[in-house]
Amino acid sequence: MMKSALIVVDVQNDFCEGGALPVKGGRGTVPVLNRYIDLFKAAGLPVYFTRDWHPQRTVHFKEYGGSWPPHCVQGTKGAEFHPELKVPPDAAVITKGEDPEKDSYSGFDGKDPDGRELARVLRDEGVDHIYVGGLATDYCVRQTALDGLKAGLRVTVLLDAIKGVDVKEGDSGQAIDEMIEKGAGTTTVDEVELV
Ligand code: VGL
Ligand code: ZN
Repeated sequence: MMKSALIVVDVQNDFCEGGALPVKGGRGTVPVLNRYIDLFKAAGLPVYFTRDWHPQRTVHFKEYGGSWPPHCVQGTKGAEFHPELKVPPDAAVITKGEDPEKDSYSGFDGKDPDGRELARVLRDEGVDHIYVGGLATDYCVRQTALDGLKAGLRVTVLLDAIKGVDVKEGDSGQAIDEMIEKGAGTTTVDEVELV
């Protein structure tokens, strides 16, 4: 039996207000994501939490040739999930960004604690439809959604539970357009119907 799953992307302190790479409105996604988490749990459907999890030295950071200030460094407070996000104690956490030679924006670059790649985890669980929310719209949400489509999954973007970095104004809007153009659907928490 095929089923849906929720993927909560990178809702970590460093991407919220006060963090090292704050996304404007990032924290505001938390209560909405909590409603989605409740809905999926109530329906008996799996929820996955990705986390950006970088070593101190990585080509992802400006200092070593990348684009970003240091953020989500392994084991730091900034890398922890936002304290108000309802992460169950037995949550399925997908860790990415550990390779010091790669950016790894996609949740599909991540692995669970047993070392299984996300695509494999979803296949093992019988998931054929992913609902993607979290941070940031123009980076990890975008890449996760696009990789989901490439993997042949149905993908629905949670329009009311994503926020973007917008290095350039309009980046997030463009990312949403691109995800839709490449086959993603969209929904909001008041209209979502889990099928
Ligand atoms: C992200 C920039 C750098 C993200 C991660 O989670 O979208 N963005 N690292
Ligand atoms: Zn990162």
